[in-house]
Amino acid sequence: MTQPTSLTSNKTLLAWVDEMAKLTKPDRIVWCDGSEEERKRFTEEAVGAGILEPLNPETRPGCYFHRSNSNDVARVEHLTFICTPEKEEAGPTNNWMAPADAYAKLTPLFDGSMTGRTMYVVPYIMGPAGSPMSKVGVEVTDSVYVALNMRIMTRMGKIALDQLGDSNDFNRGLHSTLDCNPERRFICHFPQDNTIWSVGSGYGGNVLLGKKCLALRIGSYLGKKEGWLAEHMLILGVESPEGETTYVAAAFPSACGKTNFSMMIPPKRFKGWKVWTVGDDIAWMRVGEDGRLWAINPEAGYFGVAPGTSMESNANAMLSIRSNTIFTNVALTSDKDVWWEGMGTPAPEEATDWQGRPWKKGSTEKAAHPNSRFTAPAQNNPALSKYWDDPKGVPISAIIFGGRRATTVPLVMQAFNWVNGVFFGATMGSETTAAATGAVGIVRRDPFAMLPFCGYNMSDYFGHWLAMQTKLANPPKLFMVNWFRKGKDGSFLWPGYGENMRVLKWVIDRSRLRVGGYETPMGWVPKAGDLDLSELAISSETVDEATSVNFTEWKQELESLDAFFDQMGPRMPKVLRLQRDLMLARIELMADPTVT
Ligand code: GTP
Ligand code: SPV
Ligand code: MN
Repeated sequence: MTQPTSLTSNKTLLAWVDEMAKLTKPDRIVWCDGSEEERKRFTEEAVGAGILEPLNPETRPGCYFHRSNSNDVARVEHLTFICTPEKEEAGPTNNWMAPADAYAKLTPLFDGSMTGRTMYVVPYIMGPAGSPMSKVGVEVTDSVYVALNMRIMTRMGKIALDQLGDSNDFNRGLHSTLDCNPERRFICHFPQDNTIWSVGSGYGGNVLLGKKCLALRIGSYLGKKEGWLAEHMLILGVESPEGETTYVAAAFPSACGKTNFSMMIPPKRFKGWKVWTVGDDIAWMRVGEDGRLWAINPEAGYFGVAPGTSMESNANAMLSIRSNTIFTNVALTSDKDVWWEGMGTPAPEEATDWQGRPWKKGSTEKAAHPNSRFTAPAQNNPALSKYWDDPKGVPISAIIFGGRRATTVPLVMQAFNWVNGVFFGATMGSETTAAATGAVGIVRRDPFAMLPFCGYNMSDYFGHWLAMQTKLANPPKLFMVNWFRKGKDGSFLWPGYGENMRVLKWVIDRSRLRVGGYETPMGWVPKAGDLDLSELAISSETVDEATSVNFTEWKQELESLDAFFDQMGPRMPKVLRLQRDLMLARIELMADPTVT
């Protein structure tokens, strides 16, 4: 059944593809080589089938538009499963199915699912080619949209087969779109088999299997086993006017600002400073021989949130999506350009909305879906770090945890030590966003921004983070930030975006032990004068409100963690509860200095 391919003679791979073809029964099998000729051919096929629509070649050369099924526009956490032999291995935060049950449930769905269709065999590398930190995956899919997106998001094709050689060490990914019926939609991970089966969806995070499924869920499992970290983190480099570059990683939950932060343009006040993007969503980090933590970005492109992206908020993203980009679920204008809310250009009088319906300026309905996305090659980014593809990665000096919190969490705070920082990460709260289906704006605990992405027991994941300290002679400093605190009128207190450079500067200076701080019961915050606020267009009262640490709010926050800790179960490291108790005791001490 398998069409002969000259691309590989890897027997394990050929046998597995055969097996998948026997199950799904495609009419044709196409092995992807990743060439430009192949991109053209796939694109023509997709355009012919109405899956992609070409955009205006003058304004958006090489760009295409795609509309997914309107019931299929975000990740589906309730349909995502970790399938380990023991339920306890998946832990208290994941949906679990026994591997045999999951295979038995999904096999009939895949049986003949590709009949009348083409099976694309998509070999890919997560990470720079030749890097000891990289991993190879092969995704077989019946979606040409997936093949074209994987081509942008990963090092795809011959390059991956060459890296794999005859090895059997590759992730086995199987994807079939079916009819996008949510009743028949499952995203199942089999960490012990290095296997992912995804069925019934055509949306990004559910089907671009290298991304959340391999690089985070399977990746985190491998990281625990092999002693490294797979994280939902951006990686950036900050270059000072003197030419000193400091690398920072930051974990913010989905749709909470990673892409923006990683491409940030410093404000005028920071003349001569430059932020370079290494990655915008995922970091794989290992301990180097020098005892520092070294990070690579396993991806090769950006699958970014479109709404809110403008020349003002993120010029580098806007410049990244001028060419060779696929847009999904945005609005389409009559001159075949794209538009979304917060794009910074006036709304068109008329457009076609994300569901393909006529849309008029002033409509109460959104033209673009709040989770509409662009897929753009990293090479398009003017701020791309020259080390983004370096097999060694970059050395990380600081790690930042941040959520979307209207109250309590100050603009920035530094942990006293590693355990304190792991506590910051573990107890992160954030309001839910449109990146996953379900209610938006509800505060939930999203430990390390990994709640939807940790491929094993979250308590063991905390333990893994704690244990990393013993391997790091030169650990990064750990911080917490919040760009989303609101004032009484409900508007954001901090202007965010490029102005976040002011916070980043403090973070870097703290990491390099050259700026002051003030000790609160929870961590270090900038002293008056430590944050550079000159030429900032907001009042000092507003800055005070954004940076303040309110003991009453924090007492509530810390007390509310009981429920979370109870949910984490008996495997949760005790030191995290002690950390919480210590903070509460310190608050009491500060509120009543007579307590002993
Ligand atoms: P995923 O790709 O889902 O993992 O998201 P992300 O973390 O990369 O989020 P992204 O940078 O795409 O930002 C999501 C939303 O947050 C967009 O609507 C942004 O406009 C908004 N946002 C980003 N940074 C800031 C900020 O500093 N302040 C405020 N108020 N909003 C921000
Ligand atoms: C996220 O939701 O965190 C994303 C988009 O980065 S997706 O690839 O759909 O998961
Ligand atoms: Mn993400």
